[in-house]
Amino acid sequence: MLTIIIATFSVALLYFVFPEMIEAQTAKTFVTHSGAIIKTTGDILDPVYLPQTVEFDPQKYLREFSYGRVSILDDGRTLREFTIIAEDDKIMEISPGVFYNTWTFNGTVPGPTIRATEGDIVRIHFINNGKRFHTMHFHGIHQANMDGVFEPVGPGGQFTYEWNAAPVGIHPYHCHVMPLEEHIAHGLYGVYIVDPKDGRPPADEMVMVLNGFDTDFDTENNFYAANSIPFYYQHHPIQINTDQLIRIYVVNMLEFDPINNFHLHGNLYYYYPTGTDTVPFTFTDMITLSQSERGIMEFEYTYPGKYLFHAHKVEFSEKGWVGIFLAKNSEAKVE
Ligand SMILES: [Cu+2]
Repeated sequence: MLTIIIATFSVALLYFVFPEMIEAQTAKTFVTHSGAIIKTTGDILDPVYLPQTVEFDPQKYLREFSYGRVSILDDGRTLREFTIIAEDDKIMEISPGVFYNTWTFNGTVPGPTIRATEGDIVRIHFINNGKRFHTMHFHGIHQANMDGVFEPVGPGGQFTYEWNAAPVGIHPYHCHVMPLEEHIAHGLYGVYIVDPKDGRPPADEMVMVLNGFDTDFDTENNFYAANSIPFYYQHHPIQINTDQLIRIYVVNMLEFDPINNFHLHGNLYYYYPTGTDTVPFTFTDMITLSQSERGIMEFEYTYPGKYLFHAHKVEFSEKGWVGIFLAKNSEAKVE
């Protein structure tokens, strides 16, 4: 009898002490940004485990650049053609047990990293396979009717964007249909890089999009990350070599929060805002970025070992925006 009383009391105490934990296991019903009613476990965060099936692979995304289908025109110029398909019905497991309806360009958040050289002609064959209107709005220099704002593309519709790649640097692209916050927060964004004609010095290059997800639709982010999956690069450190130039193209696409930042441990980096200048703006271990602010970071590690990188806004790093560089001696190169 006493055992039963103690057991009952213990369970009751568990509910009293950890009500959020128990509550968190139960899917709740929410009204989404667009008015749909869905069930999600919402704000569950587990820094120990990653989703069992990560459909989006941050390790692959990190160093993957899309140069398009290349052809040389009669006048000698390079034409780069890309096909980008928008969808808005995908469900992605962002963190264990947390499923979120991502809206995607070519199936992923962020979309593919589109890369061209200054002066190339970039042609985007955009197809909207979603249920809502979408567009592609690229930052950079182009004609007014290529801006992806006043020509919304309906479900099943298509549009061809075309321009001369400029200026040199790193630019975001994203959907520009209202409500804009909703279309961006759901994942319709990516990175567009314009290389200088003479290129940049050889480096181990990677892309990091700083983003987050509001999984309970209260216009506050529940999760933060570099490249979508919270804690991913903490569990899977990014392998780099000492004495090798590392170049990171970083873009802040976080909605709802006014700022984000990038702090590097055991080192400092040269920072080129928007990547438009060849002279670094600063040498630092910490930059702060507002929405769509971006730039290029360059650094080398001298000493091997594990180094954290994360938002210095601690709330963001504790909710997933944290990773590790594993620097190995160049003699024992990891490729
Ligand atoms: Cu959209």
